[in-house]
Amino acid sequence: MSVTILVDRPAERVARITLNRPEALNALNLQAMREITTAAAGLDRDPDVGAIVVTGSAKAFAAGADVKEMAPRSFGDVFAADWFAGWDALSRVRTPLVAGVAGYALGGGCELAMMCDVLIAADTAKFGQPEITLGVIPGMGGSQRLTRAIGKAKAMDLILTGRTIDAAEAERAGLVSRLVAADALLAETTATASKIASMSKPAAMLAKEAVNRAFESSLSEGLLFERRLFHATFATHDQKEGMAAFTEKRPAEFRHA
Ligand code: CO8
Repeated sequence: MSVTILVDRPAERVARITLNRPEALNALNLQAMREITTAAAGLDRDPDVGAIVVTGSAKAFAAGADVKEMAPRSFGDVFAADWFAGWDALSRVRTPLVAGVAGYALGGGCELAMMCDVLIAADTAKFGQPEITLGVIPGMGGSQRLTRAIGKAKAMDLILTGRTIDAAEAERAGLVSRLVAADALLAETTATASKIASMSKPAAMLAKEAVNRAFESSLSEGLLFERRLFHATFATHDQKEGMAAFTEKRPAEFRHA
């Protein structure tokens, strides 16, 4: 039974993980890390789930890692426990992840949003990596994912000053996939996840893997990887169905296989 999250199914083939620690603005403590990664891994194994939404509340997606939990720890504690390594499990989720961000997405909250594949932000969203104001640095991937997302100049600005940017600036910088009115966030996030989940699941998983490979390899290696995955789609039923449906001018009926 989860304490820090709610899990539901807002639409066909769509699962949703809602961060639920309102008393701490969804600060990510170790229990939240375990519950989020365990839930996501379970949903990833479910053939009836084609996309997973990760969202918070209207006030906060997540206001960071839990500062109160971290404050008393020593170097020995965080090093021995490899603090935050557990989040790597979320990066191993192969089902597309859609973040719906309203309010604060700071520190670990911004980093959690960046672990997702599509990031939809409400116009109330605020992003930042304020760790430096606490005498630490990002520890859940911020220095790497933010730099890749928005470039060195802007990532240095945010990480060295700890300043917060609003949703419009985040969108201009390329951190955000789409910007929507706050009252449309949940509907837009669910609709986007539904759209993704309606596609062939193997194709969506391969597409996610191919895009992510762009961060891990040279262009020539990435292009070869993409081409081989493209070839592999021809082993699926859904490739036959998708192309037949196009030719016959009818909607495709994917079997997700
Ligand atoms: N951790 C723990 N509790 C938090 C956090 C947090 N990150 N953020 C908010 N809370 C708590 C507050 O303490 C408060 O609790 P209480 O009512 O018991 O005092 C409650 O949530 C509500 O917060 P506020 O009263 O502060 O709400 P405001 O609307 O006044 O302010 C802010 C909202 C601006 C978001 C403010 O709460 C804030 O600045 N929060 C901290 C933001 C932050 O610094 N986040 C980064 C954390 S560090 C991190 O994420 C990665 C660290 C990596 C280190 C690597 C180590 C290995």
